[in-house]
Amino acid sequence: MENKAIAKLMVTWAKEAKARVDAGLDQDLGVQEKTSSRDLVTVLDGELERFYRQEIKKHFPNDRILGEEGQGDQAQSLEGAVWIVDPIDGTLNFVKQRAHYVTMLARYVDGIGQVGLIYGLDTGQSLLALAKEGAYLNGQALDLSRQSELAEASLDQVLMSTEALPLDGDLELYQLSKSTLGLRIFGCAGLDVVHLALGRTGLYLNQLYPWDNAVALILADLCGFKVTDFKGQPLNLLDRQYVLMAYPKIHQQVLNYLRSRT
Ligand code: 2AM
Ligand code: CA
Ligand code: CA
Ligand code: CA
Repeated sequence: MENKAIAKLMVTWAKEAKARVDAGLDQDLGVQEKTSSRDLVTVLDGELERFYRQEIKKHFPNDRILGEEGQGDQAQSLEGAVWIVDPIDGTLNFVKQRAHYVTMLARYVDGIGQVGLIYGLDTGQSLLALAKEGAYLNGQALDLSRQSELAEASLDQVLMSTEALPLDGDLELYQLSKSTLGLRIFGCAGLDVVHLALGRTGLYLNQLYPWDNAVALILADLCGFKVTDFKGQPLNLLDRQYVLMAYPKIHQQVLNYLRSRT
């Protein structure tokens, strides 16, 4: 199946996911703690992942699935075709705010991201990434030539966003944020990436999981972001490591900063 057709399927499934979430909003969300009171899961996280699994297996019986809630095949490698699924990204936002949460789907073939979708479960906003073709906001092609303008910005001209980082820890990221226009913590890795792709922020840092980064890496390729760990080394999507994502100029400024602190 062509990537465009796969993208269409993804959007159809994400719309169904939103309908299910909307229908469940007034019901008991069945909130449970995973590792801590800040790390929650609801019945809908599992339900949506099972739904995606069913649809993926129906259309792509040979593909494997890696999902946050463990309803897939929990692929250990990226050989062949692998779907990486985050049914609800920003679960804590979902539970406490009923806003600022998305669903994310990505399909990789032999380690290379082909198609990725970030879909707002609250807003219905979609950001689709089609490798080698383009990125689409609500179906409209993003003007990626605009990116060269954004790429000129330096650290002190952009907002920085981050997730799940020890802000007062060894890496002194709070100090780093003082070299930027300001720090934003959205509580949703998918939204961090949307903001970066739309030029609303200029730097994004995290230390998260494959399903948090899978679509981001496809978008980064299209938008021209540099993505590495905090030492400037290439990422392994399956590892949990520090991730630094920005246009090359800012990326280099941040690397220089981090190197000067160690
Ligand atoms: P999640 O909602 O899918 O778990 C919140 O800071 C952001 O970090 C969200 O994108 C959240 O994804 C992600 N995250 C990943 N692991 C987390 C954890 N153990 N606790 C809280 N947020 C986590
Ligand atoms: Ca989670
Ligand atoms: Ca999740
Ligand atoms: Ca997530």
